[in-house]
Amino acid sequence: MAGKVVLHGMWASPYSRRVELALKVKGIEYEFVEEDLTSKSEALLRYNPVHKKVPVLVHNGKPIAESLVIIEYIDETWTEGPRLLPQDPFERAKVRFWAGFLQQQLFEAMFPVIKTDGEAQERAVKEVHEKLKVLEEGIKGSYPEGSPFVNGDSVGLLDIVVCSILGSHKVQEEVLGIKFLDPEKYPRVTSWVTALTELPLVKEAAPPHEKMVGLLQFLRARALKSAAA
Ligand SMILES: N[C@@H](CCC(=O)N[C@@H](CS)C(=O)NCC(=O)O)C(=O)O
Repeated sequence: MAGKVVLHGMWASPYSRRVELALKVKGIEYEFVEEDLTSKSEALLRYNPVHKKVPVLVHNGKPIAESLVIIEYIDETWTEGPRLLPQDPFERAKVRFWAGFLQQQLFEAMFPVIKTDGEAQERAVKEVHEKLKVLEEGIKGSYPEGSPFVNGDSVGLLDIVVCSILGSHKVQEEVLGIKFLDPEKYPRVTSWVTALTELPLVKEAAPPHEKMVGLLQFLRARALKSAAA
């Protein structure tokens, strides 16, 4: 399936990056439109009037919003090349379940760690560890042979989502001084994420480390300042 593919995104957005990675895994040519989220383009507001957020994929003029919806659209539209979701309905359900957990539970728990300090941050860190514990056990139960990636033969939706959430753990470690990916505590999750982040395709798709450090420092300083005001 050819056609014109345009992605409205923002270089550091984990949601936008996960769509980029999906396009790269599939080998789909696309044009990237960098959006300034402080001054959204008329096109972005027209394509995503409900949420007014990136990413939006525009395929032959048709807009699709919401990163997970976009990735499923990509997989169903470009059926040639590696599949991002398994064919078997039960396996597919497992992928959707854990992608939902990563997104709604783990990712949501990580924001307060960035925006707080002191006791509030300690509570937030504890919450992230609770979620990582659930993920470690869940992956062990759902994929007893290893991690989802180790079991499969190519990067899929669940790998893409975990990359977008834990792939920049070294940036978080540097800025926050907090280590979440501990191989002693979470051996499966750690080896899964490490194997993925070492793939050339994933490395190439990742934004520069220093630029990400600078952005996280800025976001943290801004959040702490507004909390203190
Ligand atoms: N649920 C959405 C979340 C997208 C999202 O939160 N995008 C952020 C950038 S990381 C955004 O566009 N924010 C602009 C705003 O909130 O005004 C998805 O999965 O695509």
